[in-house]
Amino acid sequence: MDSILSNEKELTDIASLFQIKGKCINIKVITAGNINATYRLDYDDEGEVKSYILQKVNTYVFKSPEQIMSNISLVTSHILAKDDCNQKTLVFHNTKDGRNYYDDGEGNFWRICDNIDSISLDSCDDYNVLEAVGVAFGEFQNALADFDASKLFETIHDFHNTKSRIENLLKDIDEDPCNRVSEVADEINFVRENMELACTLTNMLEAGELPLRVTHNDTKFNNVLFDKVTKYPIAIIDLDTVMPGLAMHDFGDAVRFACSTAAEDEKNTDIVSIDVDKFTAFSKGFISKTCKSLTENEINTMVLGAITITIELGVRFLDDYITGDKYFKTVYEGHNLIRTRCQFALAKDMIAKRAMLESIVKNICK
Ligand code: GN1
Ligand code: MG
Repeated sequence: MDSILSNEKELTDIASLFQIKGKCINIKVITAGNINATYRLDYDDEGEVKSYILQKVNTYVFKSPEQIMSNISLVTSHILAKDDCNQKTLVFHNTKDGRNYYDDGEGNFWRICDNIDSISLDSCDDYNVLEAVGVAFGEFQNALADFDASKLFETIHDFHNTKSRIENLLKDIDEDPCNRVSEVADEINFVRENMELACTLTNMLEAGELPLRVTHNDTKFNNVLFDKVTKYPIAIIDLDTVMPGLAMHDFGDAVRFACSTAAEDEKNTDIVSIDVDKFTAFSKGFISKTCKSLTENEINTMVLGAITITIELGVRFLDDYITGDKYFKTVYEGHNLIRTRCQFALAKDMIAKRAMLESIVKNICK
């Protein structure tokens, strides 16, 4: 077993509370993801090796994690029952007393699911694969189109309410709890200058001009699993934030991550921009699956969705920086500020190319 892991015994003790068989022969830390702690555990069950994903849910971020597990259970059953959905989905295991999580009552919340044999990628230059990822997110949206949203808990209140994200930031700027506000004057200016634009979708939703759908809400490229051989998407994972939301936020967050010329935390903002060819490929896939169901307002605001979610995430990173880095995992001092600058640079480029990107969407929709 991996000797760097200090908490091996804790992990296998937790896993033993669930209905899984065999003996743990290997543990690997999975570093992807900014919120939960994730491990892969390999079990030998009489010569057959099976892998599981054990996760400790971040209870600072998810205040009622049992609500996430209720949502996930409903959503995955719904997807599994679809004959026409080509995707695999997450399968969680119950504890010996029949719950799909273990809560020790002291703020430690665990769950375990089957590992889907696959690869995951942080970026991709192959346009066919990007188009296929667009198809996969479009299919995911379609699979949930007939899901009764009233059954879902809102696991994080106002998660993609850009207006309230900005209001929270402005309040924290006033309070300046860590004396960091003086370092971020340019970033605050950017938010103030683009506030109205960034709140357009929130206002449209409030005015009833956009439909609320059941959406994924965290459509990063590394939340897609790919077939090891064909490199095509086989599953969409990380269902923690499946909630009522806007279709353009899912489209936009995927674009933000997969169609950027740089990583989400690139330090050199000069090399951060939106890759128009990648955007075209992804949009083709997504629109091919969703154009029949999207309203005219939704189609017209897809690019705005990408701009909005990119500014919103920059606002969230900035707020976390100002309030002492409590929400997102950080790897070095100032990581959240670097992420903020990178998101704002990307948003700036999307705004500059907005008309071009909108005409690409329009042409695909024709
Ligand atoms: C978080 O956990 P992860 O890495 O899938 C965050 C998303 C952000 C993303 C940015 C619950 O997602 O909203 O877009 O980081 N998830 C939550 O990388 O806040
Ligand atoms: Mg997530």
